[in-house]
Amino acid sequence: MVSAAWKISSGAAIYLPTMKSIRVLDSHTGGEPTRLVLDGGPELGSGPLDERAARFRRDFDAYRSAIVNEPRGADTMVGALLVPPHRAGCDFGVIFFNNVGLLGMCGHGTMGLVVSLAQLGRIKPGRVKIDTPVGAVDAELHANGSVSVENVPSFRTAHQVAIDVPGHGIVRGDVAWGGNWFFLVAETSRPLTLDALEALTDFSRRVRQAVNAQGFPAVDHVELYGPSPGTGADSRNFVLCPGQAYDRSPCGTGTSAKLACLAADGQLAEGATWVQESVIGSRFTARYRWLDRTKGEIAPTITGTAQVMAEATLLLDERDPFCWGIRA
Ligand code: PYC
Repeated sequence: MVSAAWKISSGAAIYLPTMKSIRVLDSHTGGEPTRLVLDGGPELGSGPLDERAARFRRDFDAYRSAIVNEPRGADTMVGALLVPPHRAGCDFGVIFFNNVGLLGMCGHGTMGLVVSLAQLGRIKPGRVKIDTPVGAVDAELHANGSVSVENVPSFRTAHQVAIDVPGHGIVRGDVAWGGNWFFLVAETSRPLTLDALEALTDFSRRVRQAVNAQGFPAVDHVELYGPSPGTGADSRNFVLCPGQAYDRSPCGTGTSAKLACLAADGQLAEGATWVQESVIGSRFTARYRWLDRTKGEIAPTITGTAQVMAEATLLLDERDPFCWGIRA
């Protein structure tokens, strides 16, 4: 949407610049924000969502940056572009993106999307099917406001691979897909607490660089896990997202990847509940069903809560040197 006008201010006519406007609804899921783009985003046309995501990446990266990067956004912000679905039976389509690029799927973002659609009166409690670039997901808005997401098929592709991390030596971890690619490491040297954020971030960045260089270039999330310091959670994690920000939520796709590892190791039975806690203490509950035991493929379901917190119109003034965001 574009607006430009001569306006009368204090008796004088002043020219207000042409501005693009983008209507958004902001939510957070366990502390991790999602900015749902309702109108004014890039026009990606029709067709399969992975093709539209590629178009977004190729031709409209400035929109991504304008919406989620500073000064309008922050490194933690995940954008969710609402689009018409393509896969049969889907009610909505969504393309997730963040401060450095596009995401395959996003668990916390899907919960944010569902509560935002409810806030807009576009859905009621019940089931809704959502198309994403990496597959369709089934979400359910429960009467108590929580949201369950049956994620895309998740699986582990490498078990306890040894990675040489400069400054740290050999680090072992699993490579798994949960809608994004993860390297999962049992954290034993640093506490999974907010006062250790710098050390956790620095270590995870080095791990990611080493994992990428040593045979796994697609891994863009690092998930450190260990016991929860409190009661009632099976595990706490620290997830480094593709930029330098960490996930404030327990990470839906990361929890899916974790479940794929637990299932492959026989450490969590089909249908049993797993409580995953984030480094800030927010929680998801999760369970899985087998899709293919031979291939180690599971269908994880992640449940959590999200809150709508702002509705806004972003204004893009071409005269602003940072109109399209501060790019990393
Ligand atoms: O919840 O899947 C997730 C997620 C991915 C990146 C940030 N959150």
